[in-house]
Amino acid sequence: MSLVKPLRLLLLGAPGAGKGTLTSRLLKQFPSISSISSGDILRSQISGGSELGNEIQSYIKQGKLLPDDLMVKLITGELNDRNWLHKDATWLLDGFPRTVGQASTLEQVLRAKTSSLNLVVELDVDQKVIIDRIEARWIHAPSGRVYNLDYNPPKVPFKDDITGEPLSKRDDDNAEVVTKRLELYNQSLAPLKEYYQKSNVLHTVSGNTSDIIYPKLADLVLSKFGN
Ligand code: G5P
Ligand code: MG
Repeated sequence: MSLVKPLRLLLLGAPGAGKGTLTSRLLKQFPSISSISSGDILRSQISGGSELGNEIQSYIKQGKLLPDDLMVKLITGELNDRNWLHKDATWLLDGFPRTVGQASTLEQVLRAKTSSLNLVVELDVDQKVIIDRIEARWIHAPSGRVYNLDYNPPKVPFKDDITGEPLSKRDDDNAEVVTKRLELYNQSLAPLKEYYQKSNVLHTVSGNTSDIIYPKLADLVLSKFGN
């Protein structure tokens, strides 16, 4: 089955909830979807070594959110560069917006192009399982591919499956910073959910593994945007 209506989806979820993992699965099942991960965009700025990259790194290392105006500029710039600011575009955002300020500015930008987000899915995962998952996470930074030593290990230990390049740890994947990131997420979630509830696009899928959540997410997408 494929998608027949344009989908503009936001995946909302705590650090380690599986946004990146579920994005990869959706892209595999529905090749018409493309995605932007705010974290990946920020990490690619950091690896460029610019002054902006250094500033971004200091926020991420401390588990703090970057200022709304910088995030909006980066992500709407990316949407514009990819020619995704129109009503027929199909895409998925992972990790942005994550404050009401970001959400309302994105909405204004999209509305000006007669577009809008038309599905927001909260991934509801018990936060007790998250720290273990994140401590076992390794990434291929240039592509954003995500591995886990227990759950989805690379074919060759510590090497990317596609390029064979070495995997690395994220600067913010230690228990202390993850705890901070979770606190911030929990503070921003309620107002953001309230914001998207008003426009009737919010759904929640629950489950403690991505194998439980994925079929629910894919069914939701198909029921609303598939044939
Ligand atoms: P990010 O990069 O957006 P977070 O904190 O929102 O970071 P994160 O950590 O990337 O989210 P995820 O994508 O939800 O988590 O999870 P994932 O990578 O798919 O899965 C986590 C691990 O669990 C992986 O190893 C995966 O293989 C494994 N896994 C998945 N499913 C299962 C399962 O079922 N079982 C098991 N055992 N394992 C599983 O943002 C980073 C920072 O950038 C800034 C902030 O500083 C933020 O902290 N930032 C922003 N700041 C302001 N505004 C924004 N919009 C910002 N966006 C980013
Ligand atoms: Mg992620």
